[in-house]
Amino acid sequence: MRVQLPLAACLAILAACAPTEPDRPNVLFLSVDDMNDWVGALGYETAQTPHIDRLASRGTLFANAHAPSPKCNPSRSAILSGLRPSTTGIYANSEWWKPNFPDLVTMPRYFKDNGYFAAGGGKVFHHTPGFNPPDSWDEYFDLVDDLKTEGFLIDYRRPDNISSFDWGPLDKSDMEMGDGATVRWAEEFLSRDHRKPFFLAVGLFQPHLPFYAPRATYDAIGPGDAPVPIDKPGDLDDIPDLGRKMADFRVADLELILEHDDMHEVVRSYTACIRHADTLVGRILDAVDASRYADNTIIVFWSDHGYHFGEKHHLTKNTLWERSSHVPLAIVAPGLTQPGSVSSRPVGLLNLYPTLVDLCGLPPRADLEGISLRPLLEDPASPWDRPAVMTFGRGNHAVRSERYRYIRYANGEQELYDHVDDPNEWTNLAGDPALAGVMAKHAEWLPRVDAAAALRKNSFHFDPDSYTWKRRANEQER
Ligand SMILES: [Ca+2]
Ligand SMILES: [Ca+2]
Repeated sequence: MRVQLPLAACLAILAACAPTEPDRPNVLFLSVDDMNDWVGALGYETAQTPHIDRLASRGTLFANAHAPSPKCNPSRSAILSGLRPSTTGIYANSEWWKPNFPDLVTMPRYFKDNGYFAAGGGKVFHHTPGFNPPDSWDEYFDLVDDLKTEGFLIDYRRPDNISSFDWGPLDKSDMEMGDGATVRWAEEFLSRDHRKPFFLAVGLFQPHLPFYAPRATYDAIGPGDAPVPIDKPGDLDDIPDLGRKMADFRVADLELILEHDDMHEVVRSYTACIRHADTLVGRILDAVDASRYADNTIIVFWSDHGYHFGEKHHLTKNTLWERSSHVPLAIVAPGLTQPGSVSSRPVGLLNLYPTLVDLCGLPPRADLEGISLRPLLEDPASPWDRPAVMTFGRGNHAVRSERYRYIRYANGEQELYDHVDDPNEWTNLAGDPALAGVMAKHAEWLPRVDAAAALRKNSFHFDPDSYTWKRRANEQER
């Protein structure tokens, strides 16, 4: 006997039997550039960052998070490749990872290869032309950075320094600034009906140099309201030569600013840039909340490294001290993280790639050098024996545990700081024989490999249209 089922019943049975895509979460990978740990959630009140704070309050805030390297390209290349600078040899902004490692599978590429729609906008990889490989993305919105055309606000600066060390207010609104177009693109992306889960990387360029802030934001911070960090006299006296050399980078700019008594204005402008970036973070967060993806999107908020404003008589980044490596990091993983949780465990941003692979259920990658932060997302006080490790230049590393920072330079010279007594890292304890065991324990975590520097961009002919490159012959490589 043949039984005839109504069409609707047949369709229902077919739908039930059809293979279903695993219900993978979306990812919003949201970064800021050169942003210190100067956010309210980490106890710094001057900048006022209500949106970053509310983002952090939804999940786990990492209070002891560190960049893999204190500079844009080595930090971002490590985060997005899952490999340390000491493994790839990408130590500076000129070293071009793609032709050195054509087969390296970046974080967005791995998501793309595993059923995700990978989209990016703004500065995700370092933004020098050619550093952002098109094969990592299904869609990319290029940075619209109009700030460099603004001219020169500070008249004692060298005219050739435009777009570099300059600061002050611009007569623009938040959305008229350079990152506004990226934010608009991200809002539009989140309003779409996506068939696949997405990996969305949004890279804000603020608060990177030049420290131009919307006038309203700048005016809201009074002159002298933003405290200038302490440049303790004689702080470098107990620091080895290679550390002093790092501190000396751009010291002429620092001294010019001090000579004109302008550091308070530099810090005010940078702080206003943080507040401006926070407003943009708020817009993106609102767009997530208003979208159909509000309940199924993992959010990671991170900065690529910190920034000195005179500490250790240094300006900018490029050091192995806390100020250069300590960054805001927050992860919101629906169904996993507890709202309002804070972890004081030392974590490196190198762990973000394996963490997202784990949280999204992608095939595990044994070749990545970090590990998943899942135990700390489940329980922020979970046992965690692993320190954060950072590298600047070949053979120079810092190891940050919960209590100490241990630094070893390529020539073997060392520093040790105890953060319980000395959060400013003013007293180098490396010469204290009683702490030799502490240093030896930290030294066990130093990278085993110190790769030679990778080839630089000027070692290649690059064709931006076809995104191809050819090794230059008979030319100096670096
Ligand atoms: Ca940066
Ligand atoms: Ca000192």
